[in-house]
Amino acid sequence: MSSQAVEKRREALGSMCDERARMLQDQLNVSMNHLQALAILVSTFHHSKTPSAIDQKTFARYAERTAFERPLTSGVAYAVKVTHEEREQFERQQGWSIKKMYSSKNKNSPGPGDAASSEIREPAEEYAPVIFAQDAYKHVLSFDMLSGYEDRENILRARASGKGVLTAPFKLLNNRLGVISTYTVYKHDLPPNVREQERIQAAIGYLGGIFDIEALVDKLLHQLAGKQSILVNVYDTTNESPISMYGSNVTGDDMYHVSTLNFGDPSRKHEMHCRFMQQP
Ligand code: WA2
Repeated sequence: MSSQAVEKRREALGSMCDERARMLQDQLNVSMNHLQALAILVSTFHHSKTPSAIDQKTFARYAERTAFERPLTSGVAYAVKVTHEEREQFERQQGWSIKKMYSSKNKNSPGPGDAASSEIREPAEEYAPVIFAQDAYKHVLSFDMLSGYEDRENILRARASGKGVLTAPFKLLNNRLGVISTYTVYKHDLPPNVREQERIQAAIGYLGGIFDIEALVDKLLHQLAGKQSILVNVYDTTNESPISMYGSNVTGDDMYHVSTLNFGDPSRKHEMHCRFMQQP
């Protein structure tokens, strides 16, 4: 192939990749905006009303009916802050007890908030049990989200920053690979320049969206013409060794293009890598 033809090919790959990256980024952004709106809904109709106007059934139905607004999520869940002092009364009110996420037999990702280490720290100072969940994630109801490493880090970062945050891809309780996006609900409105400590203290709940990357990115890319001809991989490149979020293993050093993705959480980095399926 002439160098001019190679250049043409490279350009075509670059623009196809950028288009896909932009589309994915936009859909994620739209989804995250609606998660934030859902956090405001819970604040308004659960926390600011006595008695609450939302129960599990109402939440699940509303979440299901507005799922089209969150194209990359496969579900949403809401966890509340419960201090150790409040635990007994909370459990009596709910009629169930707060459960830890990973018993030592099914734990997946060891870390500070996880199985072995949390045995020592028991009882925890506070918990974040899920009280509402979309039907597909009913199995997380009553689980303490502070007892799982990725969920814990996400919640702590979300409530200290007041912004939407993302986990790295990890294996969810349903054994699928996913990314969780979290927004915090606060007791009252906070001025934009509020101190971090005040933010943390004012937190009362955590709204999470579950991104089922494999299934949903696939669906998204299939909607595009020319999907057959290009291979797409999405990586979380926050740490030195990138974590694959989407796509199959690729080998060889043939031509590929990297498009950067901005998913709105400045402490996480993502990239899309594209290559042609067929050699010229
Ligand atoms: N939701 C569903 N499945 C999971 C999971 C999760 N977290 N963690 C592991 N498997 C209520 O950030 C707050 C949802 C966490 C939100």
